[in-house]
Amino acid sequence: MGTQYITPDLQRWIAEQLRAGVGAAQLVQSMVGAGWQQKIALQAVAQAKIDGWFKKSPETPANAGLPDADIADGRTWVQAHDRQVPVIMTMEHPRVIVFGQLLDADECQAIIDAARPRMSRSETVAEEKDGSEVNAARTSRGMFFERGETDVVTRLEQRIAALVNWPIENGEGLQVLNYQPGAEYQPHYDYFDPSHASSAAILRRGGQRVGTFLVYLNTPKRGGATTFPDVKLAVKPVQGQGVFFSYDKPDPSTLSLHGGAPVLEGEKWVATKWLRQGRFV
Ligand code: PD2
Ligand code: ZN
Repeated sequence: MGTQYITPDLQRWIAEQLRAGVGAAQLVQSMVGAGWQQKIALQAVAQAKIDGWFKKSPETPANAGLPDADIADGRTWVQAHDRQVPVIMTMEHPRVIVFGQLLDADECQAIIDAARPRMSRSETVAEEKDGSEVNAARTSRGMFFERGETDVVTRLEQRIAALVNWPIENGEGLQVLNYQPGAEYQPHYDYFDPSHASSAAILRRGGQRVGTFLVYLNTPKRGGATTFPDVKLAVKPVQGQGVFFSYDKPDPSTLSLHGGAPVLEGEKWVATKWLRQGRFV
């Protein structure tokens, strides 16, 4: 094996992983897995810590306030914690990125198996009173995991955090939804409307939602796409793939209106990770 050098790109990547909550030991392990000599990996991670990885770097781009992937250089693969995942499609406005291979089939099945016994009719945030309510626009069944509740949930959370450079602590617990034929989620915004009575209490738990990451746990036979009606985009649900989108303010101008089209044949399982501005408690 020849001499390996710690390039500025690698330094930046390590800093991002650490900021996203990936542990130093785990980081060294995944670098070794990717072909780095252990001595070099240890040195690079130690140096990143000395450099003060917890502070925002001076070259942080203007949109650093939003989760996003480092794909401005046109790369087709992104490091997602312990694996590289392909970038399948991107859109600037609304900001949408479709990723492949976020989970393998066994990991999808493990999440479905853990969620299945805990599913109940999905609720949405109540508009005028505190709490949530059953809504005819949302005919799926759902449940929430605690953050880090199982090994696979933790892995998915680490991958998402690394992919879009957003701390694990800013993510809500993973939601799992199941749609039977005919079930849908009519178009809506995921941010909280600040004018709603219920929003004040919700916003105290970590601020606004600024991004959504949906990961498809199976492939329905027909239907079930995630749609973005403002830009006439439909993302097909394919097992292991995921769609990320962000919104910089709680406003329709973000074009982040989206829905789950009716499932026409087979069923649909999907996991949702909502990303808050701050630490979600
Ligand atoms: O299941 C979907 O495709 C979907 C669509 C819109 C999920 C959500 N929203 C959500 O969980 O917010
Ligand atoms: Zn949604």
